[in-house]
Amino acid sequence: MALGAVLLCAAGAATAAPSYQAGEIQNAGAIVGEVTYDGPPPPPRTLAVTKDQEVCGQGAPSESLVVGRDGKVANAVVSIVGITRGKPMPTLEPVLDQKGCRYLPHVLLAPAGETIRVRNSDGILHNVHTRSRVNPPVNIAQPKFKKEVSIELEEPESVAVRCDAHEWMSAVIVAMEHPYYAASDPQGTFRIGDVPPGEYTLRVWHETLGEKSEKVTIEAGKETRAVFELGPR
Ligand SMILES: [Cu+2]
Repeated sequence: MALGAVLLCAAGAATAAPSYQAGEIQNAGAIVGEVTYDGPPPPPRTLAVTKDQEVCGQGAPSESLVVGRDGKVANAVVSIVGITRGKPMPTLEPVLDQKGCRYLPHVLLAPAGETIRVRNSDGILHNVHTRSRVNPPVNIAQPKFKKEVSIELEEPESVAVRCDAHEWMSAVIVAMEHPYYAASDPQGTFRIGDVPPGEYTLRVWHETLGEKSEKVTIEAGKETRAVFELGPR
């Protein structure tokens, strides 16, 4: 109960976010599935590294679209739309690391309003520049001696992150007001657990492939399977 009250307060501070209430779940089910590419898998791309090569290397793998040879799509974010009750928010401390002039992970999931620690594991200057529309944009220089800065996305939003010093660096932070979301792994699979039985809209979102939705029914104690196919827009 106490947790629910805290979460309500947090959501109350945000204007547009619907409140989410954590509580006990009876007869939970789960959603498992995969995200696949509609068409022949595009070959991996390498981005030019134009400075700081001693730290950043000679080329950087493009991560804005990662499709395995078997056509499975990584880094797609699957979420239950508008769910207002269920399991507690995760207690994880989200970290976005800058290492070898890449962001790790490329897609970071974070609860809305949670502190996100942005680490600089490189001995060079980066800057953290968010291209947010709902939340106020952040632009913080992070010299090599500033090993960690923190940012917050108060409102739910998918936000692109860029480094103005290294134009090939890109990441996405997905902040949500509820815990029912997951990113597909390199095998294209995802799992969302502890879902109260009911009918929901399940949405998949990918930074370059766009989004799709479908209805799902969660039954007590069962795993519901969902397969999304995304193609070039
Ligand atoms: Cu950088």
